[in-house]
Amino acid sequence: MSARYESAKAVYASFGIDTDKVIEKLKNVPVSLHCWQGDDVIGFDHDGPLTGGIQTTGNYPGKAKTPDELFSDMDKAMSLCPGKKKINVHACYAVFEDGEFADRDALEPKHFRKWVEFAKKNGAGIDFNPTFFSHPKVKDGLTLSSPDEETRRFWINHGKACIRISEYFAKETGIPCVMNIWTGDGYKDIPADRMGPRMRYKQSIEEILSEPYDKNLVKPCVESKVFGIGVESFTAGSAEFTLSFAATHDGCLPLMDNGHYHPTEVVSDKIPALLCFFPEIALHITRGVRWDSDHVLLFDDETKEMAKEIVRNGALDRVYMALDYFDASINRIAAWAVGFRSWQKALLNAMCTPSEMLKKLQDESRFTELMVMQEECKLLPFGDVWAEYCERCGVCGDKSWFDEIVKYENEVLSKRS
Ligand code: RNT
Ligand code: ZN
Repeated sequence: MSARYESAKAVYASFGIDTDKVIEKLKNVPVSLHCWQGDDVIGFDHDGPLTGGIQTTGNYPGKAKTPDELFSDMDKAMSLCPGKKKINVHACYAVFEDGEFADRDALEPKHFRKWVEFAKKNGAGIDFNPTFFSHPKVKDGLTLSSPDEETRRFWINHGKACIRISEYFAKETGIPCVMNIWTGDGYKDIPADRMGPRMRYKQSIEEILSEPYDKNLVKPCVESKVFGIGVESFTAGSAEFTLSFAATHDGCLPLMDNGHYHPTEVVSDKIPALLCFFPEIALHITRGVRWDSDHVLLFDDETKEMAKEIVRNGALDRVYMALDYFDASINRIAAWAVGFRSWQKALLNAMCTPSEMLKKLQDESRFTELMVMQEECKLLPFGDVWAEYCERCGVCGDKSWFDEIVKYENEVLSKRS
């Protein structure tokens, strides 16, 4: 144990925080790492571009083009991150073996055997996402809300297949699988009917969820959005739509992506609001810059605030946390690691905050003192606790983890065509 940690530990103890306990606790809190940062949200089941109102920009060399490259890159990223991981997989990342192929509506657990192998090797659970984008069956930008019966049917069948695959993941890993439904369904310009698409969307999700599954193993959620590129005027899965859907469908969770709200809205404030009503909720953690740009997550104020709301409300076991961003303009493994480490820092920082003391000041209306104490907390020796946490997780706590990135880039990424 370093002298710096010893001294930091004493400072925190004077605020009533046991940093050893905090470190042991955080080690076991799972956070889902998204496979799609590794290849700019492309996957292995199609050659076409990324569509659906989301976009990656940049063409930093060395992106993963095969399952083995992606597994290797993810392994590298995870080796640089402290804490417990879950693996977040999209349906378009099916791994077809021996030349076989199945369209999205015909996907089977066996097409994800490699992911199970990968997760088990890492002692991790798996979260899953049907992929309702980047596919020729997206008709006029619509999937589950399409007025075309055949289109809807195809995507409903995709959703049902994904429920079966999610259950397979949960059974194989012994860890529940969070299955998130997000579509980019919407209109570029002012629609003449806003309710019709939403009624169809509602019915389609209901049909997907009518697929039998064990509610303890599969946790379906619905993700809202405010707008996407090319679908600026109307989004079928708006905030009110998805929240109401989750509230009225037993076992379905609301998923908030903090890039999916108007820029002055904050998800940190929405977390406690939803926790008053839902036993469990899910998050996509990202960093929007002016819009849902999905920049790499940083240890910034709103990130810290979101973590605080989860931790100080004792909700670490009620909130499924997943990262969701994609930057193609920088080293993708570093992007993964910076984001994952940032969320770990945010959780650790929240757990090192004397929340009981601060709540008491609020409840006793001692607002001057509350402000003073909140400012004092910002300068506690957090960096020393972070270094110790990393050390105990067997990963590098200082900037030298970047040396590993440089090495991997030289030895592996730069050799890719
Ligand atoms: C898009 C949503 C969605 C996707 C992933 C790839 O705006 O955030 O969650 O990012 O499904
Ligand atoms: Zn998201």
